[in-house]
Amino acid sequence: MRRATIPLLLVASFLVAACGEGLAYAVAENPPPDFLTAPTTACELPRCQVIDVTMSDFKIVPSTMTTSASRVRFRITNEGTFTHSLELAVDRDPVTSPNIGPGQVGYLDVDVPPGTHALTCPIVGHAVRGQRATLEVTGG
Ligand SMILES: [Cu+2]
Repeated sequence: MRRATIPLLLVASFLVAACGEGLAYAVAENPPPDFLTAPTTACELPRCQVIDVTMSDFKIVPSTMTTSASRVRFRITNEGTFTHSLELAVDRDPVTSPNIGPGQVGYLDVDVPPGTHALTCPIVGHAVRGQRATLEVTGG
């Protein structure tokens, strides 16, 4: 009997650890939306390009975007049931939109250097479910 105790404890602690990871993955947070305002400045080609993005549970459409402009204005429509946000990492320096509630439209203006940049929803549990996209800046 005494020999069986340690292996049983090991199995039990492994199961607890496995369940803990499963619960962490299951959490998709749903924070309250921010107060949203539309931008008052112009965004026109060739310098600035408006890109329409639709966010849902848990996607960003389109998943790949391309621009030759040096500034982008994302016009983000949330068609999901969760709050979403759009984050663009430029040189590891993330720029993030407000939290956009279901049915709302939010904006993110950002200067973009040439290259390929990752877009994600920064709300916990969303990007791991596939809420990510890429922006390719050709630099005209
Ligand atoms: Cu999201």
